Amino acid sequence: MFQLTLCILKPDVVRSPRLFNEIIQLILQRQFIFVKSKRLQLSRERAGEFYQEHQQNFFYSRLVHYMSCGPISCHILGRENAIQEWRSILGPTKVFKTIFEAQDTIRGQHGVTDTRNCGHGSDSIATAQREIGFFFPEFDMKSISKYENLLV
Ligand code: RTP
Ligand code: MG
Repeated sequence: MFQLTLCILKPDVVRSPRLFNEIIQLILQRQFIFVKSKRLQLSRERAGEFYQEHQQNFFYSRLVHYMSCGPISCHILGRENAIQEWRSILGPTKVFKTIFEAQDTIRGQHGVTDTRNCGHGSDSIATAQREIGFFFPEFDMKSISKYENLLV
């Protein structure tokens, strides 16, 4: 099924033009369409809101601090099975898992810690809708079929 997902490239990636370009090229190679892109810096409040489901987790303040420490790059990606495909290219959240089973992923190659792990990807259709709305409130989710037709 053709899907849209939200991809965030985290501050460490945006800070490094070489790594940023490498990841953009990889996304294109894997046949994703960049539907919309936006570079922005989150305030602590907005970062906290985005990750509010993790409010009770020990890593919440570390995560909010990190995600608001510099610009991030947000993308609506479109593709067949985009949600799962982007998460599998990204690799596991936990760095230790990438050592044994997912070296050949973005996080496996470039992840530094469980927080500084290069990117974010929506985890379900409902989450993707909510997260796309958070960063791209002007985007009409119903226009999805328009992007599907761009695929060859
Ligand atoms: P994501 O949402 O980024 O795709 O990753 P996920 O679902 O696989 O990870 P989740 O467990 O939902 O974690 C949410 C965010 O918190 C960061 N995190 N930091 N120990 C830590 O410092 C820690 N653990 C998780 C993750 O990098 C993710 O951005
Ligand atoms: Mg998550």
